[in-house]
Amino acid sequence: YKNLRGSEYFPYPLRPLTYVNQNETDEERQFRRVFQQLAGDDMEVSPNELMGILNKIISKHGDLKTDGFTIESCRSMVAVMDSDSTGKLGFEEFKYLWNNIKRWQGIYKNFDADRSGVIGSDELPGAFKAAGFPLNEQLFQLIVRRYSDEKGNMDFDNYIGCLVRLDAMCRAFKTLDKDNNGTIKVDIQEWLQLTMYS
Ligand SMILES: *[C@@H]1O[C@H](CO)[C@@H](O)[C@H](O)[C@H]1NC(C)=O
Ligand SMILES: [Ca+2]
Ligand SMILES: [Ca+2]
Repeated sequence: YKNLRGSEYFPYPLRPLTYVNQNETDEERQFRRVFQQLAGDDMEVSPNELMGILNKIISKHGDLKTDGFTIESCRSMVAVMDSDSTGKLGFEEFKYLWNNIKRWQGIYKNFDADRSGVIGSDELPGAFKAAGFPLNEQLFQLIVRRYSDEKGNMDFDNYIGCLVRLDAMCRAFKTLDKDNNGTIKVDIQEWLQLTMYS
């Protein structure tokens, strides 16, 4: 069967880690150094390493309410981002995730209108629309049920976990929807491959 998590899912060309672009900007070069430090000798970011860096960063942002990224949510994020099925995030996989997290963090701050540190259910549709996901009412209710607390508030780690998954599932759908007519056909094998490693 075809690999549902193949590189075709990703809007960037996969290239070997050793390949260094001659025209790399200072920012890219700096990011590559940060990645190498994070990733360690195996040159890939494991769920544990991802949890460490995310929790270190949020500890410096008092305006983001969170009870911390759990190992379970980091395993899930690595799984949905792991296009080449190594079990960890390589440079390009990590870069894509990192850029999204940075962008979504800005949106979180902008749409936390009452500065409560969390995204309330009234703030959620605006935030998700700004992130590129204008969902319907039914889906927002479902997302609040799954990712928010009893009061309907979503904290930062749940927000990131939710968007990483939403983004990955939308990309998976688009890849399978080859003629772009809004429907896909999957067999049980493909369905389980997609849903069980997530
Ligand atoms: C979309 O295309 C597929 C095959 O390419 C077809 O089986 C399906 O019925 C189409 N769906 C719609 C809603 O047009
Ligand atoms: Ca990988
Ligand atoms: Ca808020």
